[in-house]
Amino acid sequence: MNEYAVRVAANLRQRYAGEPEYLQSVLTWLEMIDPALEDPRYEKLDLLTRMAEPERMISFLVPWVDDKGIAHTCHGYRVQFNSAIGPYKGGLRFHPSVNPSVVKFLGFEQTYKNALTGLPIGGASGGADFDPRGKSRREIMRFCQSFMTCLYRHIGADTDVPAGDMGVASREIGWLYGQYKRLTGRAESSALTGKGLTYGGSRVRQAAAGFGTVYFLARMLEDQGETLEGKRLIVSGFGNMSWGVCRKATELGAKVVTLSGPDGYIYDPDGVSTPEKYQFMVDMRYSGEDRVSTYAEKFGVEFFPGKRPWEVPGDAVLPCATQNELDVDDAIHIIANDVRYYVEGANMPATAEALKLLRLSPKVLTVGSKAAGCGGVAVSALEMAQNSIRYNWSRSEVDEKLRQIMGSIYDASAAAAREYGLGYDLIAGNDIAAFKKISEAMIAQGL
Ligand code: 2IT
Repeated sequence: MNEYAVRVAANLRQRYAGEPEYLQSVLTWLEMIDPALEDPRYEKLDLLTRMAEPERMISFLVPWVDDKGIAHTCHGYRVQFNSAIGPYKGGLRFHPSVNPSVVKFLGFEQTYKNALTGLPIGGASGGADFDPRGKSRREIMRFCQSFMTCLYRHIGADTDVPAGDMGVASREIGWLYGQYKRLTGRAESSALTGKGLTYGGSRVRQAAAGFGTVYFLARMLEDQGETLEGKRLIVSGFGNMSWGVCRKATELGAKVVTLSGPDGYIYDPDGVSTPEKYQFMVDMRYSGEDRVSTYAEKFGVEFFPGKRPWEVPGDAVLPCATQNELDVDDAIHIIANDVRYYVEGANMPATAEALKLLRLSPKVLTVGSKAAGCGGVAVSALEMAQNSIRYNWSRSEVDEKLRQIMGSIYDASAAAAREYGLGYDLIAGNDIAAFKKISEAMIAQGL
C-alpha cells in the first residue's frame, strides 16, 4: 500500500477509534483507491486526510414533547463532509442507531455518490436518534419542526441541501420544509429536496433510489449480453429503495422475490409485482411497525422469522436495507447459490470481510452503493436544476435522464477499473473514478 495512505490510515484509526462504521468506510476506500495514488500532489496537499475527514460536523440537541405532554431530548447531527464540487448535499436519517460514526460514514459515502452523478453537488449527511416507530403523526410532525428549528441556520440552497433517508420520506420533508419556510420567510425551494410535487418536487424522485439501482444492474447485464427479462432478484428491506427496485424491476421483466425487515424476510415466488403490493409496502412504512410479516399475512406467502434473505437462490442480490446487513456467512450462501450479480443499493450493506469474499469470488460481479445507490441523489440534483429554472420536466424526461446518469457511472467505473489493470472490479473502479474527480476539484481550488 502507498506509504502516505498507510500514514493517513493509521491517523484515522487513532483519531476515530470509537467510530466503527466511519472507520470501516474510509479504510475500505483507502484500499480501493490505492492503485491510483501515484500523483505526488496528493501528499503535498494532504488530500487524503482532507477527503477522509469531514470539513464540518454540527451536533445539536432536539427537544420535543409527546402526545401525553412528556418531554424528550434527541441528538441531532449534520455533517458537511466535502464541498469541492458543489453545495453540501445528502440525506437526513431518523433512526435510533444514528450517532456521529453513522452520520460520518454516510456523509463520506455521499460525497462519492454525488461526485459520480456528474452533477454539481458536494457531500453531507445528518439526522437524529429519534425513533419514529410507534409515534403518532402529530409527534413526528412536532419532532420535524423542532429538528428544523435547530438545523435551519446551517442549511440553504447554496450552502447545504438535505433530503430524506431512513425514517424521512416525502411526508417528513413536507414538515421540515414548512418549518424552514416559516423560520426564514423565504420560498427557497432548493433548501431541501424530495419535496412533494405540489411545492417544487421532481417527478420520479420518490422512486429514484430504487430505479437507479435497477438501471445500474440492467447496464451490467447488457454488458454481459443479458437482460433483466425473467431474472429473480433477492432484495432486502421494504422501504423507499426496495419499493423503487420492485417497480422498475417489474417494468423491465424481472421478479423481486424477497423483502425483509428487522423481524425476518418474506418469500413471494410470484414477485412483488402488482400496484396492490407496491401500495402495501408504502402502508407498511407509514404504519410505523417496522416489520414485514404483515406482507406474508396479507398476500399468503411464506415468512421466515429472524432470518435474512441471502439464503434464497436467485440471479442477483440487491441489499437495500441498511449498513452491515450481510456478513461472511451470507456471502458464502450467495457464492454457493451461484448468484452472478451483487449490486448494493443501501450504503455499505456488507461487512468488510463479506465484501472481500464477494469481490474476490470469480463467479460474482460486484458493484458498490457509491455507484449503484446514487439514483436518489441524482434526481435530487435534477430537482434543484428544475427549481432554479422554475420549470418541471415530465416523468419520462426525468426517468430517461436518470437512466443515462446510471449508464455513465457504469461506464466511468468500468473504464477506471480497466485503466488501473483491475479487470472488472467495479467497486475499486467507482471509488477511483470519484476520487479522481474530487481530487481534481480540490487541487484546482488550492489549499
Ligand atoms: O443516500 C442517499 O443518497 C440519500 N439519502 C439521498 C440524498 C439526497 O440528497 O437526495
